[in-house]
Amino acid sequence: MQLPVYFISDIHLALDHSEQEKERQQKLFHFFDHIIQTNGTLVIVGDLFDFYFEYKHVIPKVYFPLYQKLYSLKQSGIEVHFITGNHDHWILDFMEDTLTHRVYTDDTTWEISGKKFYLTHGDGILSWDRGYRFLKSILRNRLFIWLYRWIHPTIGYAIAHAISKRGHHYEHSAEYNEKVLSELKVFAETISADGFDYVITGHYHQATIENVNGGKLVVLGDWIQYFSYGIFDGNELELKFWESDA
Ligand SMILES: [Mn+2]
Repeated sequence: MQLPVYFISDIHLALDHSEQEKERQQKLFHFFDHIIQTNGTLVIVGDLFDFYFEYKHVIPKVYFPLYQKLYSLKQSGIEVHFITGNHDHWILDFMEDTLTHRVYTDDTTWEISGKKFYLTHGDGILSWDRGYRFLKSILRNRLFIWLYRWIHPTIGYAIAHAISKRGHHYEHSAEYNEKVLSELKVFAETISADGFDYVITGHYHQATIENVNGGKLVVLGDWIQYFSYGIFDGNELELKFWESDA
């Protein structure tokens, strides 16, 4: 894997093209350009989209700028690894065959430069997520997806548009965030105990690196309020915040 390795998550690309959304995408694309310049690797740790549903022969056109950008990364020889999040369940072969190097629909483990990585989007790992874990099993159910695919795309996307309310619900109270973080540490501790140096997660819209059991828990933040990313240079992993927008 080409160094440096960049990790981002929770971009939640929206179905609308408001000015604000365009700016956010521009920022993302400048970040992608930076990756091309440094000749690294991009790892998307889930929730690239707020909603994405691909059909056997049809792809949603609203994401054309993204397709173009990912395709240019690919053509520049940049590997893009995409670990899907709870908003990205409904991708088909287009994403993997045409736009990325590889798609992972579950947690994955890697060794890079002698360090062991455990990667997960992170949804469903909290002790009180029981109801959500059940919902997840339905959302990823083949029959459900097959049925949804038979709804006309115009209606399918109208439903998605109505459900997806991006923004404010990612901002939680400090108390809630603390509680989540301590649960994540417990989760990361058991993984570090198996010799992992880094447990990398997204989903929680918090940006922090915590020491756990000789390893590190990296919570990646998001591309909504933090514009944060992890960068691994072969030796250390740092959490940074994208500022340059030139
Ligand atoms: Mn998520």
